[in-house]
Amino acid sequence: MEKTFLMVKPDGVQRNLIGDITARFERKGFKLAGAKLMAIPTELAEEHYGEHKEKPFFGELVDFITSGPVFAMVWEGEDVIATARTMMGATKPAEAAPGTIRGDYGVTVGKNVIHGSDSKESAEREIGLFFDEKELVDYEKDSLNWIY
Ligand code: DAT
Ligand code: MG
Repeated sequence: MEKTFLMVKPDGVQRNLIGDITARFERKGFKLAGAKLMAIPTELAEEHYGEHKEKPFFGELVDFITSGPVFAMVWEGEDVIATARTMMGATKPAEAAPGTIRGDYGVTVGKNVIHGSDSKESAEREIGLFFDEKELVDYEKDSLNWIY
């Protein structure tokens, strides 16, 4: 089954949104494969956001993501990468639809509450950056028979 990397950013943790965000993916029918509260070291932040290294906002982005703890997660399910992106909402706050996470909670492009992998390649890369193989749990969930 496909896996994606999702992370409640420091603003989401400070605004007590871990529960709400996690609940949305649980209710949808996705399966949690791993999760942890962690502080991101600067080197990991720079690596994670490597694709944005040349952008003018890169320094600000790294400062923000290392400014407080994040809640890192791996979720599993059919088409979970694209579906999670839809549930997150667009990057630009004005384009994030109501009902999506960013649409419900984000006002600025920077403090937008959640990160989610945008492709199979980035999901694999980001899961590898944030989680050891042994931190991911493979288990059965009976409720999945009522989802698939
Ligand atoms: P996403 O998080 O939707 O995948 P992205 O990968 O383009 O968006 O950018 C990563 C993060 O960088 C994004 O969540 C917020 C920040 N960011 C993006 N564009 C920005 C901009 N024009 N100014 C400031 N921050 C920006
Ligand atoms: Mg991105």
